[in-house]
Amino acid sequence: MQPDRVGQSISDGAASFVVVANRLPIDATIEDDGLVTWSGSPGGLVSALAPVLTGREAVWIGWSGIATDERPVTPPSMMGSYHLVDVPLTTQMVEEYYEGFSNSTLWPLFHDRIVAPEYHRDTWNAYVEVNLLFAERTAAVAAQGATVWVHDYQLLLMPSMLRSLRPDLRIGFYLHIPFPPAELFLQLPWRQRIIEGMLGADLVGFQTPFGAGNFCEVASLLLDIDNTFDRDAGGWVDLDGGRRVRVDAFPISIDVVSYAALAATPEVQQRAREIRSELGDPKFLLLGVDRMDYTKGIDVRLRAFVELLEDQMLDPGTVVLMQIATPSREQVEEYQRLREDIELLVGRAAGALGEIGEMPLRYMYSGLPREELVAFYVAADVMLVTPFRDGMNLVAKEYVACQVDDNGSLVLSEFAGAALEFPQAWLVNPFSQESVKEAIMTAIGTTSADRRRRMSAMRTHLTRHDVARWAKGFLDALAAV
Ligand code: GDG
Repeated sequence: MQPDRVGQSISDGAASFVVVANRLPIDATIEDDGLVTWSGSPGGLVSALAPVLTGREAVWIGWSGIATDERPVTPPSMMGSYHLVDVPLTTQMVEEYYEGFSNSTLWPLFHDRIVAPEYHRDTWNAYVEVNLLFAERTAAVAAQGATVWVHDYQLLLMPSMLRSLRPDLRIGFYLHIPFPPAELFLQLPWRQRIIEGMLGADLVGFQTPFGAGNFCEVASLLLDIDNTFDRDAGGWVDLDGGRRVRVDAFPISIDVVSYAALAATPEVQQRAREIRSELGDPKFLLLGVDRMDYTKGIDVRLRAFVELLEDQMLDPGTVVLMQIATPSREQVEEYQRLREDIELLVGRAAGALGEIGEMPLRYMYSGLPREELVAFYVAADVMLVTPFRDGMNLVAKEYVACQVDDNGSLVLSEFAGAALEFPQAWLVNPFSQESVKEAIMTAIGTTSADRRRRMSAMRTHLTRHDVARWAKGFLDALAAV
């Protein structure tokens, strides 16, 4: 869907349904002559929320992606039938609130400290300031009694800020990443403020019951109240003054029908055959698709594959691993270091493995159009999804949705939220090179009947649990609070 430049801006106090996320669902392209053009960004959240944003006075509030002092921009005010409201941020705010506190403190802490979180008062202050900007914009546009759905770790303080500005609103909060166990979360110098911030919502949702349970435990410790969390029934946090906050798990999903339909088109099927042929028609094509992020386990996965070749368990003449890494958070130092490490590993492997003309490990550092990505999913025999920790992992679900002939295998980390829904995948401990090696060999060696039985069971589950069900489940629970 394309944004609409001439659409009407929303008036203050007019929106009955508000989605708030760090980013607006649009991307800017800056042409050579400096002209800025906007296009819709086709993320999972956008397709999940499009149906619930349609047919009412709905608005999406977020940052445009361009710092105001870098270039003055006026993002479009509409997208299809819903309005867009920009929260302007300066370069310094982006550095401190987004790259700093969100991505160098919260992201690593919430992903089990895979790298050490940084604690800086300056970035914390910027995080508070920007959360307040988002709360003020939302308070201005929301109608009396409106429903507001706040998303993700960049906006943990916003629910309570919004509640103090607008106690009449119904506020839901959803965390897309894991919520860590108490012993990790309690390391955060600003732990009390963060928990109180989230508890400004009427409903706090997580990807898994583990995240919801961890949150309830932390809340009970910090607020000195009973922990009533139950894995099946969810929990309630009872606050002073009688207000109750509902806490539960709502595993996110994808638009299954649209992925399956795209995978089945003759163009994508043809492109999948071409991809295999361009890669030398291997007997087995293995695939990895990740944002370039240290949580995704790319390094252990590549090392496992290289070792299988070195041990002569795999034949470099008949097997190829294609690793697609999408550029991400390139301004953050840890991400630059990770990219260097991965590229060193790939370079060394290229020099050491295979005969002339054989290239068993292929690597691409770029984003692909959706059709091309789906063609890779269709082409691959084995999908390797081995994050050290992941809230859900939509790549695993997309791969399953695209196996319309049930003829593919999924190797999946035990520590991705998706593992709870896909017990038929080849589950691995992503920290163990041996475990990843074993799973690759088993996935390759299994019978066709076993492979199809597993994939069919995963596809049946996924078809019943798509993204529309996720959004409805959350919004129904919010309406019922
Ligand atoms: C966070 C949580 C949770 C990737 N490369 C390309 C491309 N992608 C798309 C995939 C998928 C999305 O990006 C990545 O989603 P993931 O779920 O795998 O991971 P995060 O980005 O870390 O997402 C995660 C998610 O939020 C949702 O709640 O599942 O746990 O960390 O949709 O397809 N898309 C295109 N080209 C690429 O090259 N078109």
